[in-house]
Amino acid sequence: MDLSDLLKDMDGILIYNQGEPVIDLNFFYITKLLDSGIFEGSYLFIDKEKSVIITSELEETSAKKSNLDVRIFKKNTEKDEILKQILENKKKIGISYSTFTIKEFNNLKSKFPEIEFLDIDSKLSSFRQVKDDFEISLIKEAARIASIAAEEIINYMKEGMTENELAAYLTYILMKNGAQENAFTPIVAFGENSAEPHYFSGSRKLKKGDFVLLDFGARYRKYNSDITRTYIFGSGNDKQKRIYEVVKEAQEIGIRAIKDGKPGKDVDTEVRNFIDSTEFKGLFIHSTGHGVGLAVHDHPALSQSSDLILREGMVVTVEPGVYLKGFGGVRIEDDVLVKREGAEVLTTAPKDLIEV
Ligand SMILES: [Mn+2]
Repeated sequence: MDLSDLLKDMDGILIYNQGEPVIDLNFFYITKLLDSGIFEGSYLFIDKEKSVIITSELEETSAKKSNLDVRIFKKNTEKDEILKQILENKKKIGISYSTFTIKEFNNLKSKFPEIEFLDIDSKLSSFRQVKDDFEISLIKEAARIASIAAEEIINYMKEGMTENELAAYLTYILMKNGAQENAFTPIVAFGENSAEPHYFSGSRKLKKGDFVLLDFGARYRKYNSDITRTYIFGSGNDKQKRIYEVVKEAQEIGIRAIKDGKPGKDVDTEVRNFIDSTEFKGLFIHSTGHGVGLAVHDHPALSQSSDLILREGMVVTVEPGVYLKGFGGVRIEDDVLVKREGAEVLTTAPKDLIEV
């Protein structure tokens, strides 16, 4: 990442992390504060001379673990005073429009009417698309933990258990193996529920012959993985096995299509054309994949509406699926690292059909 280019056109950058539910991941991306601190209501200011974290005394211990200057406030009036000192005589300040709420933006505008606030959101997100070696090592660890869980969870499946119960075991296995937390609320879908890609797990009980679709991830030092495996509990019928075979082949086509310089849209087209050439035409109802990083959905990647060109160092998911309403669905998802020639699969859990 090189912020100096950005700083040529403005007098500084102001990142605001409001806290749940409006997190600015750029705050953590730049400060590298990945292990502790929530940094609710905290600012990060960067100009050519300095980088300063402005945070409350609740976060003081964590903030000082960064190598940046730290200014601590006890009350909001003190926070305003620090901001005033820092932004004095500035004319153009870059902020991320996608994480400033209108309320906070108006507040800033009213305190500093003379400053022009420019949107740097797309520039920051393009910095974040290509991961450096340090970030890749964290995503690899998150992927390794998720892969362990995808295999180990099979030992916990029992007839009559609910989706939520299996989701709890998934969380347990992830955290036991080093995850900070779930990357997102795990999707555990039994039987016909697996036909809904964004299903929310509930009290459906596991029966013999059910698909068991598990879509989950590990968060490790704030970086995420995202994996999906679909198993059959008991023995599957021919239709289930055929859907699985098609999705597995589609996913292999997607992984093989990835390399530096390739438009993400073309990867989606190749995967979609294959599925549409089978009896499941039109039943792949979402895009092939997205970027993964500090956010689970870090940036658009493999989809018809994306103009992204894949670059070495990006990490994207490849996750085709086929969904038959009332019957069930299969999705297989891996995280892959884009390389000069090809892709490295980071989530290594087996993909041959497993009948539990
Ligand atoms: Mn995904």
